[in-house]
Order: sequence, then C-alpha cells, then structure tokens
Amino acid sequence: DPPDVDPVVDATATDIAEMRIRGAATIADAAAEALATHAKRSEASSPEAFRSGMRAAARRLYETRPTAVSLPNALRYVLQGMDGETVAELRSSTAARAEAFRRDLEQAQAKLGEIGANRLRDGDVVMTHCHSTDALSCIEAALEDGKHVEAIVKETRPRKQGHITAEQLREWDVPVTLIVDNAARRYLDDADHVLVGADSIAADGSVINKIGTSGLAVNARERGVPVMVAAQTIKLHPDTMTGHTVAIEMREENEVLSTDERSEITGLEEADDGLIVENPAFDVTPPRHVDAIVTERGQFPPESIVTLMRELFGETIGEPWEA
Ligand code: RUB
Repeated sequence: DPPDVDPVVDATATDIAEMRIRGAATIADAAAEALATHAKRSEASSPEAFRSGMRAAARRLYETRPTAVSLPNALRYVLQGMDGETVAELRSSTAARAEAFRRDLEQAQAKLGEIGANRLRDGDVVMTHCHSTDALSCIEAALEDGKHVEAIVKETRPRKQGHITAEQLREWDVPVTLIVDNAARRYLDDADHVLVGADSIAADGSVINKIGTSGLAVNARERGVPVMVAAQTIKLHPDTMTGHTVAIEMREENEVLSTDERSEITGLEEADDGLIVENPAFDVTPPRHVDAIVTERGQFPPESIVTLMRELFGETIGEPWEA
C-alpha cells in the first residue's frame, strides 16, 4: 500500500493545482508548511515508515504544477533535513527544517526587496506583469525608503493576476494605471523599468515567467527600458546546469474560451476537430533581453547567474522523493 499522506498535504496540493495558492514563492511556502504538518502529525510505526510517508507527501505536492522550481527546491530542502534515529526525532527535525525554510524564504524576499529598491529612483514609473511577491517586495522597500513610485500594471490574461498586483499597490497608495496586455508597448514610453518575477531561472540566465514576459522584454529592449527580474535564489533551477530544460505548464482550454457566463461578449465556447486552443502558462525570456536578476545575494547580469547556482546547489543528483 502507498503510505498515507496527511489530508493537509492533499488539500494544499489541490489548492496549488487549482491556483487558489499560486505564484512561485507562495507555492514553495505552502508546500513547506504542508510537509511540516504532515511530519508533526505522522503516526508512522517506524523510522522507515516515516521517511516513506514524507516522500509520498513530497511527491503529491511535486506533481501539482511543473514550472516553478521553487516547489521541488522547497521539497528537496525539507526532505534533506530528516534526521534522527526514532520517529519522534524525525518528526521534530523535519518540522523544524520546514519552519526554518519558511523563515528563510521570508527573509530572502525582504533582503531582495532592499537590493531591488536601490535600482528604483524617486519618481520612477514601473511596468509590471502578472503578480510577483518578489517584484512587489522591491517596490515596497523603495516606498519604505521614502521614494515616490508609480506603476503601469498589465492585466495579464488569461487569469488577470495583474489585478492582484494593482490591488496590493493601491493598498500601499501607489498610483496605478491598469492596462490590457496589448497596450504594453504603447505605455512603455512612460515607464522607467519593467519589473517582473520568475518561476524559474535557467543556468544560461533565461527567465521563465508568466506567459507574455518574453514579448514584454523584447518590446522593452526596443524602447530602451531596462528589464529587472526579481527572483530569490529558490527560483534557480539546478537541473538546467546539466542540460535539462524547464517544463512549461499547459493549462486548460477553458481559460481561453468564452465559457464564463458573466462575459457579455459571445464567442467560442468549445474546441472541435478544426479548432485547437493552446494555453501555455509561462514563456522563456532569453538572457539578452534581461538587464538584471535581483536576488537576496545581490544583483546579477543574467549571464553570470550560473556561478551563484553552482555555489548554492553544487552537483544535485536525483530527487529525495524518488528514493
Ligand atoms: C505566477 C508568476 C509570477 C512568479 C513569481 O504565475 O508567473 O510572476 O511565480 O512570483 P501563476 P513570486 O499565477 O501561474 O502561479 O515572486 O510571488 O514567487
């Protein structure tokens, strides 16, 4: 029989898959929290049973969404902290490791924000895409430094996470101009920075983020607007050091078709033999279109991010939940 996973693990995995919990850092935090709960409540009868239960919990969380590497990085980090001879020792070491991970994540985001804020001058206008807590941390720190910042917020179809960004910025009293994605090039003339987050960063400095980021970066380059990527080191994708590529999640047709009853515009409601709907959730921005990757360890030109990756991950072989 496969080992039981705690109902909290199951609920968290479902929330991640259905995007009630979303965004790379938030997903990592929620996964670590679920593993901590699973560890604390484990009624495993032996250390081996505890370990295999933890692996099953990590696998359940891992299989939810493929693109944000912060998820497997979080799972690996927590599982590597399982330490002890007895179930009781394993329970407390694993829970403590998960809780340390969550604290580090929060601190890294705050530190990254301070570094990113140094790039923003008083009076700057920032264009955003999607909703990134790492990117917002830079704006928050700039505001704390007493700088006035304004934002042009891209709606970000199909799920409109730009609205979450706009809401947060308004809470901080930042003046916001909300635009549809197609208006981005026109409004780049009014922007001093493009500021986005990342789901994964590859060894060559490519940035994997919400679909539309790459086109925005190309337009920004053409307009001479610098592109700044705010990404904690948890977003660095260790497998890309050995030639693996990052899987791009394909989401449901429904997000693109007019199946929303509230929509007053009639349109296509289903795909058929001659109508294909494609809905990739992320895209890849090549390093030449990125000016700086801001991490909690400092800012890097994308081409040099691999040195930081080697330092942080060394040689990673296999995944602990596959043991
Ligand atoms: C979210 C997204 C965000 C990154 C970074 O995509 O692309 O830009 O995850 O976010 P989705 P953060 O809504 O599909 O999860 O900085 O909060 O980790």
